[in-house]
This record gives sequence, structure tokens and C-alpha cells, in this order.
Amino acid sequence: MQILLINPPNCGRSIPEERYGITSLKQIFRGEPLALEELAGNLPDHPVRILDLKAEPDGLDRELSEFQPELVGITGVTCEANTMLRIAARVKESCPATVVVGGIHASNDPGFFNKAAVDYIVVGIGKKVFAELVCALENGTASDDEFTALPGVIRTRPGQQIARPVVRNCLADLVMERPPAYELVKRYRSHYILEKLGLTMGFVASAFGCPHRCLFCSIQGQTGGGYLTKSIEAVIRDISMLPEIPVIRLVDANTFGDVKRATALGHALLASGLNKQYLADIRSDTVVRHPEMLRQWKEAGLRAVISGFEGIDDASLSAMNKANQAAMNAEAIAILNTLGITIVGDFIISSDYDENDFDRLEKYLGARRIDLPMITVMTPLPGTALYRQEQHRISNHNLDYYTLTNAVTPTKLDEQRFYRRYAELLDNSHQNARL
Ligand code: B12
Ligand code: SF4
Repeated sequence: MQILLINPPNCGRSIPEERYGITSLKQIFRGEPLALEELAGNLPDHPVRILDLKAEPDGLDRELSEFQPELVGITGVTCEANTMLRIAARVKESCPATVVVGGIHASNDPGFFNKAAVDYIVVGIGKKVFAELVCALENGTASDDEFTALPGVIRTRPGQQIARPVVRNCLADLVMERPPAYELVKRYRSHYILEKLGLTMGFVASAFGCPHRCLFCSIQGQTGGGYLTKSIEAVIRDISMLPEIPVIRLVDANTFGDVKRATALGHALLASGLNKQYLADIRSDTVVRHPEMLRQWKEAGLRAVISGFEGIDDASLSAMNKANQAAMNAEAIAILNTLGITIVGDFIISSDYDENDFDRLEKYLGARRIDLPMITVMTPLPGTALYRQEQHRISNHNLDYYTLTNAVTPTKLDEQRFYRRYAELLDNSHQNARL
């Protein structure tokens, strides 16, 4: 079966830009569509192509007419969901392919895709079940009920309610014996650069899900709440498949969620002689409890960590169910500074922020060495616990704006003032930014 896997173009809309001409808050990121490479890696018996519209925004029509796919898979985050539907509709207009959507938005809010242009929605890790779905479609014998019996697969029924299936993924779903098909994005490689360093960067997944339950986070929808790790051999193998690439971003939500295994992985990276630099996500409490692990990872090549500090006081952390304290954040920053590990620090501002709140965060960032602060606006992403709590307050339901840089609930400050302060905060905190 001819299979085309599509990564949507950079999209998402910006209120500060559209209403107030503030362009600095719109973020453009680059990176390979690892989700699609993982899926393709488990389809060895089929001709598969990946179309990355982030690298090649005008490629859709050409690819559809040249390749004539029989099945199209589309991935995407929440701010890309409307675009995913537009791509699906374009596919249906131009060929008779079956359209399947998956990824973080489909996993958290599958009902959104219950539309005529979409045939199947895949909830969760998807690597194993997607191959099973392809097989069943190719055989052409399964009934709708049999398709729906595939765990995490939903047959769309536009106009009717569909329920989110209860999916709790397990290790077998990672199909880790089959590596990602990195070769399918070879033609796009030069696009996947870490601009700040001018270096090419490759993505490797070493873990899925997270053992924590932060209120705003959509990661739980990916695995059904579980935390699953690839074997150390599989991680080393995947990194080795990117020999020309000096920087590896471990794209896990939480690379260090199992400390024993993370320590073993650090040892293996050091012993492997791969000689790469790594970027990985870690919680601040893990840094504080296991500084020796970070020291060892630094030796193995850990250049930078991405850490969700999120708030600057215990009250805000507790309101987010972060299960962490401000003192942990402060101590982790000090440890990472001492170890010489670059810190990408995530902070979340709220639409309830007033002048005083902005002043406090600005002062906090000014007083600490956080090399690259990333500041987002608290966003009730559909499917999250925060969404269930805040849905009555949402004033903007257009998912194009769910980029985490727009306020989708009313701002306490005058809206223009809110975005001016937000832009100033970002500008000031990025004066000496480095990675
Ligand atoms: C790498 C990454 C990126 C890369 C994406 C590369 C690309 N696709 O082009 C870049 C840097 C471009 C990026 C951009 C953004 N990102 Co991002 N990103 C990530 C990150 C760190 C890893 C994603 C990943 O590659 N995982 C590994 C793969 C293998 O797993 P996966 O994506 O879940 O895919 C598996 C399954 O979901 C499933 N699946 C996925 N797609 C499909 C499709 C089909 C058909 C099927 C069957 C199955 C399937 O199969 C895959 C294999 O098992 C995640 C956090 C995380 N750990 O998940 C955030 C994350 C996905 N990003 C997020 C966000 C918000 C963004 C941005 C809006 C920017 C921002 N403010 O952070 C932009 C959006 C882009 C835009 N403006 O258009 C959020 C999404 C939240 C949400 N619900 O929307 C996340 C979860 C981080 C967070 N802050 O919470 N991101
Ligand atoms: S620790 Fe990070 S990945 Fe885990 S639930 Fe919280 S925000 Fe999400």
C-alpha cells in the first residue's frame, strides 16, 4: 500500500501580532517529524514517503499527484489541528486515499477530528496499531467493528458522538526493535538546524509519557498516563543512525523519569564513544535529588537541559499540580550552573497576570542564570485536566491560537498591555540568551 505521512506546515496564529503589531511573540521552531519516522519504521513492507510541509510548505499538491497515495497519515499538535483538517480535505479532493490522523491533539481530543475528510483517528503511541490498521485496510476484509477493536483506533462517524477509547499503552506499542526511518527525511536535513548554534540537530525518542500529572500538560493523553522507556540498546542504535549530526535532542517529555535507567543510559552514552552533544528534559526535583547523575551525563555530552520551572512560588506550582517547590527550582538552577549545563527554563504566565506579577517574574529572571527562558501563556488545551477546570472561562475557541503564546481566556490587564508586558519580559530575559 502506498503510504504518505504528512507533517503540517508551521502554522498557528498570533493575537499580539494581528491586533497590536507585536511580532516577537510568534515562535517558529524547526525539527524533524520523528513521529512520522517512527511510524514509517514499522511499515517495512510498504512504499512510504514523508512530506514535511514545515520544510516544504508548497509540496502537498505535487506529492499527491506524483505519489498517488492509497493511505495518508497526518500528525500535529493542537494549534495545527485546523490545518490537519484542511490537509485532509485537500487529500480527499485530489485522490481516493484513506485518511488517518494521530499525534498529541488527536490523542487528547479525538472528537475534533470526527469529520468527513478523516476516516480513522489513532489515539496514543500508535506505532504498532497503525501498522495493524494498514494491514487490515490492505486485506480489505475487516468490518468497522473489527477496525475499532484495534486499541486506540476510532472509525469516524461525522454527526454522531464518538468516545475517547481508554488506552494505556505498553512497551510492545513502542515497537523498539524497528528504528525510525530517518532516511525518509534525508532531503530535508538541512532544514533541521539549531539556529542559535548553526548546527544540525537530530531527534531521538528514548521515553514516552511521564509519571507526573501537571494540570496543564497534554502528555498524559499520549500514553494514557504511563511512562515507558526504550531499551538502552535501542536508544544508542537510534543515535548511531545519525552519524553526521552533532547535536541530539532527546524529545522525551521526561528523559530522567526513571533515575536508575537514566543513570545507566548516561553510562552507556559515555561508553559508546558517540561523541555527541545532547539536549534533554528534566524536572528540577530530579536535578536536586540526583546531581551525581547530571555530572555523569555532562561528561557523556549533555549540553543543555529543558526544565519546566513553570512558576516562581509554591502557590502557583501547587495550583498547577506541579508536585514541586520553588526552592527546588532555585537549587536546581544553582546545581546546573555549577555543572556548566545550559538551562532552557520554561515558565508559564497566566491571563490573570497583573503588573505586579510581571514585575516579580522579571525580577526573578534577572536575578538568576537561566540561559534561555521560554515563557508561555497558560493554555487550557482540550483533553487536559486544566481544560476541564477552565472551559467555562475560555473566550477563544479557535485552535489556531493554541500556540501557548496567546491568552485564550480573558486577560486581567488590558489585552494590549498584557501582550506589551509579555513581549518586554521575553525581550529582556533574552538579552544574554544562549544555548
Ligand atoms: C519535537 C517537538 C516539536 C518539534 C516538532 C517537529 C515536527 N513535528 O515538525 C517542533 C520544534 C517543530 C515543535 C513545535 C511546536 N511544538 Co512541540 N514538541 C516537541 C516534543 C518535544 C516532542 C515531540 C516528538 O517528536 N515526540 C516523539 C514522537 C515519536 O512522539 P509523538 O509526537 O507523540 O508521536 C507518536 C504518537 O503520538 C503517534 N502519532 C503521532 N502522529 C501520528 C500520526 C498518525 C497518522 C498516527 C497513526 C500516529 C501518530 O505515533 C508517534 C510514534 O509513536 C513535544 C513534547 C513531547 N515529548 O511529546 C512538544 C509538544 C508536542 N510541542 C508542543 C507545542 C505547543 C509546540 C508549539 C506550538 C510551540 C511551543 N510553543 O512549544 C510548536 C508547534 C509548531 C507550529 N508552530 O506550527 C506541545 C503540544 C501541546 C499541544 N497539545 O498542542 C508539546 C506536547 C510540548 C508541551 N509544551 O507540552 N515541537
Ligand atoms: S513533569 Fe512535565 S511532562 Fe510530566 S506531567 Fe508535568 S509538565 Fe507534563
